[in-house]
Amino acid sequence: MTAIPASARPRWEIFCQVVDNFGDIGVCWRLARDLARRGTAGVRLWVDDWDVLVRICPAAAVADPGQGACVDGVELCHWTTAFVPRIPGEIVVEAFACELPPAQLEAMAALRPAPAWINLEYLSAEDWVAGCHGLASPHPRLPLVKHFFFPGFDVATGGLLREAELIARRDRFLGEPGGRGAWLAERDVSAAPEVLRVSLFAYAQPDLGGLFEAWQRMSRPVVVLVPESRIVGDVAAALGAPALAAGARIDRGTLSVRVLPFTDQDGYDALLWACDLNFVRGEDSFVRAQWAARPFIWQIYPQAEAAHHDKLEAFLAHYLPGLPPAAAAAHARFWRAWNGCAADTATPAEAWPAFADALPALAAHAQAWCARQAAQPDLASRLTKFCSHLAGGPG
Ligand code: TRH
Repeated sequence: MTAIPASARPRWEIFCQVVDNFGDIGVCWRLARDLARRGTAGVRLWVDDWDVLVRICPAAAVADPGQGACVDGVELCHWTTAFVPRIPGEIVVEAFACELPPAQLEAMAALRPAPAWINLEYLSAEDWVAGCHGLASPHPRLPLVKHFFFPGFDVATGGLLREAELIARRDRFLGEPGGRGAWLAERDVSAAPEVLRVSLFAYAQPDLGGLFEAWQRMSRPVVVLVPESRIVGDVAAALGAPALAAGARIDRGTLSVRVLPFTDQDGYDALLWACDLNFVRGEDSFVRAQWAARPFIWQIYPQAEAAHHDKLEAFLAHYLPGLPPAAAAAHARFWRAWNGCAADTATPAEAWPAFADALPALAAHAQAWCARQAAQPDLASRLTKFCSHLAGGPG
């Protein structure tokens, strides 16, 4: 961590409000670091919840939130109710419709040319996204125009966050002696091919007990690595154990469950790369699992009236083509069971055996999907290009 540089006008200024969990800050912190690494002249990130930021970005822990911090080339600022704007960025990103403070909007409107103003939206594979990506919305009073930028899975959208060196970094981890093998050895996890290594990051999951029993009946050892998070309580209940903390290990026959400390984002990537199967949730870990190119199971962020189930189906419609029919059916059935979709009344435990049989086909498919997605321009590149077309703003 270094001291904040004199507050010159940054190229990028990102505003993030932590609604729930880590996802919003997870995405914004990743985007900010990605932009800063690309040598962009100045990235400022405003965050309203410093404690949540510190979980994702431990280097910010030693900073006084009132003073902010500079970590990985990103100027971190605490967004409080007493917000006082600095010189606005050339591009101002409000993440997930977080509503900029009025003083910020006034400061933006006073600049000539006005900053490009972007609302970065949530990721969705639904068809309507392509039609809304890039739409403009003039401010009712000020000479400012907001543009909607939607992440997505095809060329008609804003793409996915993928740092320039990510795939090479992953491949080095998988190939080099100090990489995956060392990572597993440090955690006393076997690297033997017959072991199924599973990472488990999820919201509440009442049916975990049945799945753990299914894993105990497997003909191969299963090691489940659970980063400290909300699901740990359900893990403890499913195993009939008292509260579990990082470092805990419970062995039941061929099943071994270990609780790991919550790490920074790079550490979390290493966990995904080290495992053969990843349970992920929300938005950012969902994308990271795709870059890990391993079979994965997504628990989608729950929304009112089960709106998230449509989102889940939309992703499945993109993801399943190319799989052998039995593997596609097993994949969809397990994902629906994990998300409590009414379309499939199976429990995760009931859906597991067919999913386990499909793992070899799912592994090959995950690699092909990752390669196809990685061949497309990433989100930061698309956002940069989009904003360069807006250059000059509405004046
Ligand atoms: O925390 P989430 O559930 O986030 C969600 C979604 O983003 C959702 O769209 C949003 O509306 C909601 O929050 C409010 O899951 P997500 O998106 O995977 O974010 C978790 C972040 O935590 C991600 O950046 C990875 C990071 N992480 C670590 O850095 N270290 C860890 O050890 C673990 C387990 C995760």
